[in-house]
Amino acid sequence: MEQTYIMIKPDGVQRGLVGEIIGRFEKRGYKLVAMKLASPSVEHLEKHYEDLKEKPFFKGLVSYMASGPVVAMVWEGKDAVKTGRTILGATNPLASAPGTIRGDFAIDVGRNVCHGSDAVESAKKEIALWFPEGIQQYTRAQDAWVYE
Ligand code: YYY
Ligand code: MG
Repeated sequence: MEQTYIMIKPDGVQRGLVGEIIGRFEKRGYKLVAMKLASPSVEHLEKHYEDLKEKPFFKGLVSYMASGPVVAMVWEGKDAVKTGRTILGATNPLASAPGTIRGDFAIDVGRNVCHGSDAVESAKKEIALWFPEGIQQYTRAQDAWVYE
Protein backbone atom coordinates (compact mmCIF):
# COMPACT_ATOMS: atom_id res chain seq x y z
CA MET A 1 0.00 0.00 0.00
CA GLU A 2 1.18 3.52 -0.80
CA GLN A 3 2.37 5.79 2.00
CA THR A 4 2.60 9.58 2.23
CA TYR A 5 4.29 11.95 4.63
CA ILE A 6 1.87 14.50 6.09
CA MET A 7 3.00 17.18 8.54
CA ILE A 8 0.99 19.70 10.53
CA LYS A 9 3.10 22.87 10.46
CA PRO A 10 3.73 25.11 13.51
CA ASP A 11 0.73 27.34 12.67
CA GLY A 12 -1.54 24.31 12.50
CA VAL A 13 -0.38 23.19 15.95
CA GLN A 14 -0.63 26.71 17.43
CA ARG A 15 -4.11 27.23 15.99
CA GLY A 16 -5.47 24.01 17.47
CA LEU A 17 -6.00 22.27 14.13
CA VAL A 18 -4.24 18.99 14.97
CA GLY A 19 -7.40 16.98 15.66
CA GLU A 20 -9.22 18.50 12.68
CA ILE A 21 -6.41 17.63 10.24
CA ILE A 22 -5.86 14.10 11.58
CA GLY A 23 -9.64 13.57 11.51
CA ARG A 24 -9.88 14.31 7.80
CA PHE A 25 -7.35 11.61 6.89
CA GLU A 26 -8.82 9.20 9.42
CA LYS A 27 -12.41 9.70 8.27
CA ARG A 28 -11.46 9.37 4.61
CA GLY A 29 -10.26 5.84 5.39
CA TYR A 30 -6.50 6.26 5.45
CA LYS A 31 -4.50 4.33 8.02
CA LEU A 32 -2.15 6.09 10.46
CA VAL A 33 1.16 4.21 10.53
CA ALA A 34 3.46 6.75 12.22
CA MET A 35 3.03 9.97 14.23
CA LYS A 36 5.04 12.21 16.54
CA LEU A 37 5.17 15.79 17.85
CA ALA A 38 8.63 17.04 16.97
CA SER A 39 10.77 20.20 17.11
CA PRO A 40 13.06 19.71 14.12
CA SER A 41 16.37 21.58 13.80
CA VAL A 42 17.02 24.12 11.06
CA GLU A 43 19.42 21.60 9.46
CA HIS A 44 16.71 18.92 9.41
CA LEU A 45 14.21 21.34 7.82
CA GLU A 46 16.76 22.46 5.24
CA LYS A 47 17.12 18.82 4.26
CA HIS A 48 13.34 18.34 4.12
CA TYR A 49 13.00 21.34 1.78
CA GLU A 50 16.35 20.90 -0.03
CA ASP A 51 14.68 21.03 -3.47
CA LEU A 52 13.62 24.61 -2.70
CA LYS A 53 16.96 25.94 -1.43
CA GLU A 54 17.41 28.36 -4.35
CA LYS A 55 13.95 29.91 -3.86
CA PRO A 56 13.69 33.44 -2.46
CA PHE A 57 11.25 32.25 0.24
CA PHE A 58 13.52 29.40 1.45
CA LYS A 59 15.00 31.17 4.49
CA GLY A 60 11.62 32.44 5.70
CA LEU A 61 10.09 29.02 5.11
CA VAL A 62 12.70 27.26 7.22
CA SER A 63 12.50 29.77 10.09
CA TYR A 64 8.67 29.53 10.11
CA MET A 65 8.91 25.73 10.15
CA ALA A 66 11.39 25.91 13.06
CA SER A 67 9.18 28.33 15.06
CA GLY A 68 7.32 25.64 17.00
CA PRO A 69 6.55 21.94 17.16
CA VAL A 70 5.14 20.11 14.16
CA VAL A 71 3.12 16.89 13.96
CA ALA A 72 4.89 14.43 11.68
CA MET A 73 2.75 11.59 10.32
CA VAL A 74 2.69 8.79 7.79
CA TRP A 75 -0.68 7.84 6.28
CA GLU A 76 -1.15 4.67 4.27
CA GLY A 77 -3.72 3.59 1.70
CA LYS A 78 -4.67 3.43 -1.94
CA ASP A 79 -3.31 6.43 -3.91
CA ALA A 80 -2.31 8.06 -0.59
CA VAL A 81 0.16 10.57 -2.09
CA LYS A 82 -2.11 12.11 -4.72
CA THR A 83 -5.24 11.97 -2.57
CA GLY A 84 -3.27 13.44 0.34
CA ARG A 85 -2.46 16.46 -1.83
CA THR A 86 -6.13 16.75 -2.79
CA ILE A 87 -7.16 16.69 0.88
CA LEU A 88 -4.59 19.45 1.59
CA GLY A 89 -5.54 21.75 -1.29
CA ALA A 90 -3.34 24.01 -3.42
CA THR A 91 -0.03 25.44 -2.17
CA ASN A 92 -1.56 28.92 -2.11
CA PRO A 93 -4.58 28.72 0.22
CA LEU A 94 -6.39 31.45 -1.71
CA ALA A 95 -6.39 29.06 -4.69
CA SER A 96 -7.58 26.12 -2.57
CA ALA A 97 -11.16 24.93 -2.85
CA PRO A 98 -13.39 25.03 0.23
CA GLY A 99 -13.49 21.53 1.67
CA THR A 100 -9.73 21.20 1.51
CA ILE A 101 -7.62 21.78 4.64
CA ARG A 102 -5.88 24.86 3.24
CA GLY A 103 -9.09 26.09 1.62
CA ASP A 104 -10.90 25.88 4.94
CA PHE A 105 -8.22 27.03 7.39
CA ALA A 106 -5.59 29.22 5.71
CA ILE A 107 -5.08 32.44 3.75
CA ASP A 108 -1.36 33.13 3.22
CA VAL A 109 0.98 30.76 1.33
CA GLY A 110 3.59 31.14 4.08
CA ARG A 111 1.06 29.97 6.73
CA ASN A 112 -0.64 27.10 4.93
CA VAL A 113 -0.87 24.82 8.02
CA CYS A 114 0.15 21.49 6.52
CA HIS A 115 2.62 19.66 4.31
CA GLY A 116 2.06 16.65 2.08
CA SER A 117 4.47 14.70 -0.13
CA ASP A 118 4.12 15.56 -3.83
CA ALA A 119 5.17 12.20 -5.33
CA VAL A 120 5.75 8.59 -4.29
CA GLU A 121 9.54 9.06 -4.54
CA SER A 122 9.58 12.20 -2.37
CA ALA A 123 7.26 10.47 0.11
CA LYS A 124 9.83 7.67 0.52
CA LYS A 125 12.62 10.20 1.08
CA GLU A 126 10.56 12.23 3.57
CA ILE A 127 9.40 9.16 5.53
CA ALA A 128 13.03 8.00 5.85
CA LEU A 129 14.10 11.50 6.97
CA TRP A 130 11.37 11.96 9.61
CA PHE A 131 11.00 8.36 10.78
CA PRO A 132 14.46 6.74 10.71
CA GLU A 133 13.14 4.50 13.50
CA GLY A 134 10.58 3.05 11.06
CA ILE A 135 6.80 2.97 10.98
CA GLN A 136 4.12 0.73 12.49
CA GLN A 137 2.71 -2.36 10.88
CA TYR A 138 -0.65 -3.57 12.09
CA THR A 139 -3.90 -5.03 10.83
CA ARG A 140 -6.79 -2.61 10.96
CA ALA A 141 -10.26 -4.01 11.53
CA GLN A 142 -12.00 -1.42 9.34
CA ASP A 143 -9.99 -2.20 6.20
CA ALA A 144 -12.59 -4.69 4.93
CA TRP A 145 -15.16 -1.85 5.17
CA VAL A 146 -12.99 0.73 3.40
CA TYR A 147 -11.71 -1.40 0.51
CA GLU A 148 -13.82 -3.73 -1.69
O1 YYY B 1 4.24 21.12 -1.69
P1 YYY B 1 3.66 22.44 -1.24
O2 YYY B 1 3.80 22.66 0.26
O3 YYY B 1 2.24 22.63 -1.68
O4 YYY B 1 4.48 23.61 -1.97
P2 YYY B 1 6.04 23.69 -2.32
O5 YYY B 1 6.15 24.32 -3.68
O6 YYY B 1 6.71 22.38 -2.09
O7 YYY B 1 6.58 24.76 -1.28
C1 YYY B 1 6.80 24.40 0.06
C2 YYY B 1 6.27 25.48 0.95
O8 YYY B 1 6.96 26.70 0.70
C3 YYY B 1 4.80 25.84 0.75
O9 YYY B 1 3.92 24.95 1.43
C4 YYY B 1 4.74 27.22 1.31
C5 YYY B 1 6.11 27.79 0.99
N1 YYY B 1 6.04 28.69 -0.18
C6 YYY B 1 6.09 30.07 0.02
O10 YYY B 1 6.22 30.49 1.17
N2 YYY B 1 6.01 30.91 -1.05
C7 YYY B 1 5.87 30.43 -2.30
N3 YYY B 1 5.78 31.27 -3.33
C8 YYY B 1 5.81 29.03 -2.53
C9 YYY B 1 5.90 28.19 -1.43
MG1 MG C 1 6.18 20.46 -1.70
